Amino acid sequence: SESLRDDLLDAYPKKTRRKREKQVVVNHKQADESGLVSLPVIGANTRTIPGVITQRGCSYAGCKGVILGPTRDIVNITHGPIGCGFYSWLTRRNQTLAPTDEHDNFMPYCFSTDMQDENIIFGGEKKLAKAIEEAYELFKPKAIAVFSTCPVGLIGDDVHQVAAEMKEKLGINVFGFSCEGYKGVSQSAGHHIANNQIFKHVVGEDDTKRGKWSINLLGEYNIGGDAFLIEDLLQRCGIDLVATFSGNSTYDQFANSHMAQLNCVMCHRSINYVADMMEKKYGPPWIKVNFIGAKATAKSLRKIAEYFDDQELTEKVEAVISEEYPAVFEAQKTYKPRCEGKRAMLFVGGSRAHHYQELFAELGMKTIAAGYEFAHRDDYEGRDVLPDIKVDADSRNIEELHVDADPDHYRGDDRAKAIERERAGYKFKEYDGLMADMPEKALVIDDINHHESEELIRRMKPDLFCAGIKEKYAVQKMGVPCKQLHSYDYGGPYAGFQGAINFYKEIDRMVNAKVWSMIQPPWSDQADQNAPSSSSVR
Ligand code: CFM
Ligand code: HCA
Repeated sequence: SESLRDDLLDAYPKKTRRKREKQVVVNHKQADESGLVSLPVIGANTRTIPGVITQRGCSYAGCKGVILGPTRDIVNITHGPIGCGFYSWLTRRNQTLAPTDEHDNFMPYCFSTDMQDENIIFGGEKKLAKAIEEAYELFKPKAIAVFSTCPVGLIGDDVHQVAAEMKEKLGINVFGFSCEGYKGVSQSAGHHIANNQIFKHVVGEDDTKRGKWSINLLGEYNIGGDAFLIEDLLQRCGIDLVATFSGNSTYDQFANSHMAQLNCVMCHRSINYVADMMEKKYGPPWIKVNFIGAKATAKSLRKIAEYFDDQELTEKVEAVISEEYPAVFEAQKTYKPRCEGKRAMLFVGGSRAHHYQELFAELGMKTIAAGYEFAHRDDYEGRDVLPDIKVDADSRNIEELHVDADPDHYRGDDRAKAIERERAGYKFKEYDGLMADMPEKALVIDDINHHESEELIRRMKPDLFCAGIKEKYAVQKMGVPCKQLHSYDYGGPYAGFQGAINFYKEIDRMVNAKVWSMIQPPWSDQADQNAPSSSSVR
């Protein structure tokens, strides 16, 4: 893997190479005398090099598309040229299910101010105010959110001022997001901007008390219906799910979310700081969970039950796991022998490149290279590195909310329970990151670009490459199947037990399809560049 790494980097001019060297690392784990294992340091959350073809998206995508996109009853208005609104219109496959047709669901709509040249020259605030008013007249929503695109920041429209005026005028919650595409180095900045505003403007509005065993699920976005399966499992266990941030969610769920007793973080990257803020302000502790993979799902359910430490809940959780597992074993018996030993590469987002390794392991498949588009060092190396992360100018650009205990709402009993559980050995806020779970010497690459992925595929010829829509067809033209781990290629759900079974079937179909061996056109030399060279395989 060292020589492969060199090959990836050799194509670059010196300065570019120096930067990429930090982000392309061989997962060499070193144990010291006491047996403590240290992981290599990886460069992450820094600017993409201009000119490379990155997988990344922008802050607006992270804010409007990722975090607020899945909430069904907030009217989300994109203030900007129509392309930004159009591209983020239902492309992410975040599903929702309103209880009845009477309930609001604005997700099928695309709201935009459709800025024109004259708005760029003379300002777009008036057009925005009009759009908010028009949306209110038509839909009478509970809340309206406004998302800034690049030109809005460049010309200096004050979306927050317009939002405040319209809130006053219409009497509903109207709030804005300064999530101009260029605001940060990736989607990750947009997550933070979105979460801060939801925390400031919505969380804490409704103090309705919740039943026992109440939780929030943070960082689950219901792609392909994943959250539906998780909701079903939790419900069967008797766990009261107050809010999901933000898959299949509503405004009222966010407003009441501070009343949950425990926060469960699924996608660490997009939301871990909200869990911290809730703990500081309201008291409930948080744990990391993962519902991708049957084993991980069982472990997560058990971890929740263990927190509440109640025999009745433990029994319910065990009953649900026993109901679900026979079908999982059955499916593993069918699909594992067909997939065992095959090699996958995963380059996605900020959490799935880690979570999905669980599912591949259940199929006996190896992850030989992986990385995130925009995760931070803690997502790779674990939360222990948090104190060592240098805050650069780009990160400082994103507001860090200062949060104190709320004198009227802080729940000391939740805090006391957390302390008692911790004394009994229960671990909170624990996340060891992607590298700890990856094989020794595997390549870990942050913000991979087209050149690097092409070289990796050419040299290692994996059996499966996982990425997004921009990568998919370039990869497949090289004779390697590409599974989209963002949209699931119209498939899914893949979470929980039934989701795992869906995934096994799908991966079997892809890695065992004959078509990939027929990709060589008859006129080309058999020993062409797409064939794996003997030295690079494995
Ligand atoms: Fe979290 Fe996500 Fe992801 Fe993400 Fe995303 Fe996504 Fe993703 Mo696409 S919040 S980091 S910004 S798990 S949209 S649902 S699939 S890149 S790995
Ligand atoms: C985003 C959304 C995205 C893109 C997926 C892709 C998603 O980052 O703006 O590149 O295929 O999951 O829809 O990550």
